[in-house]
Amino acid sequence: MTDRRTFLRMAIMGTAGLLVAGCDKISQSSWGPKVLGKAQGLNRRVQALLSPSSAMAKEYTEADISPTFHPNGTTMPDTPEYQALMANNFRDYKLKVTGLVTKPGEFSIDDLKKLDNRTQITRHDCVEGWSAIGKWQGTQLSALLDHVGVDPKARFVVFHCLDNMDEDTPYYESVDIREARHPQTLLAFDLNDKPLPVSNGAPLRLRVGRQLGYKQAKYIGSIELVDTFAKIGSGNGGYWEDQGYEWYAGI
Ligand SMILES: Nc1nc2c(c(=O)[nH]1)N[C@H]1C(S)=C(S)[C@@H](COP(=O)(O)O)O[C@H]1N2
Ligand SMILES: [Mo]
Repeated sequence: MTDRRTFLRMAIMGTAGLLVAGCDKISQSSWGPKVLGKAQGLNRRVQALLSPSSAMAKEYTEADISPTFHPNGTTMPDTPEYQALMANNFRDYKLKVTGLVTKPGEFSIDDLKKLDNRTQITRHDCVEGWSAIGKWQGTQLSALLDHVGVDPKARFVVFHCLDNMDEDTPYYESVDIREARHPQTLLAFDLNDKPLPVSNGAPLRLRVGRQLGYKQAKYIGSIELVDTFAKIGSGNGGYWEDQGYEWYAGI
C-alpha cells in the first residue's frame, strides 16, 4: 500500500510537484496555474481513493528524530506585533478563536496545555524535496473545537499567522472540519521536548499529520471557523494555495 501510494504520489508530483518545487514563485508564472489546475483535479480524485478519514500518518521512534529540524519559509517574523510578543518570551501571547463558534475566546499556551494534549513523532515533507522527523507536543485541535463549540454551519478552520509574506500578505492556511478533528491534528507548542523555537513557528504552530509542509502553519495568531474561505486572501484557502498550490496537500 505504501509503495502504491508513493507511486501514485510520484505520478501526480511528476506533473504538478516538480513545477512547484521550492515553495517558490514558479507557480505565479503564466503556465504554472494552468498545469496545476489540471493536476489538482487528478490529485483530488486519487486522494479520495487513498485517504479514508480515519487513516493515521506513520509515527516514528525517538531514534528516528532528525538531529536538526530544518526551518523553512519565514524563520523570523518581522511584524511589530510578533516582535513585541517575542521580546517578552511570548508570555502575553493569546490564541484568538473567532468565527462560527458558540464561545469565541482567547487562550494562553498554559490554557491550551490544560486541554487534551498529544505527543507524536512524525515526518514533515516539504515540496522542496526535503524531509525531517520531529517530536511534536500540542493540544489536539479537536479538544479546542469541543471547548469553544462549533456551529454546524462551519466547514473549515482557518489559521491566521503573524508573519507577512511579500507585500504584507499574511501567511494563512486552512483545513476542513474532518481534518481538524483528526487525532493527529495538533496545535503544537513543543518540538523535541522543548518550547518551539522561533524559526519553527513559536509559540504555536499547526501539525497536520497527513499533509505537506506548507499546510503546517507557523506563528498562529488566530483561528477562524468559516463556512467558506472565498473572502480570505485570494479565496483558495491558503497563502501558497493562492499561488496555485493544491489545497488538499496529501502525502
Ligand atoms: N506562518 C508560516 N507558516 C509556514 C511557512 C511560512 O513561511 N510561514 N512555511 C511553510 C512551509 S513551505 C514549510 S516546509 C514549513 C516549514 O516548517 P519549519 O520551518 O518548521 O521547517 O512551514 C510552513 N508553514
Ligand atoms: Mo515547504
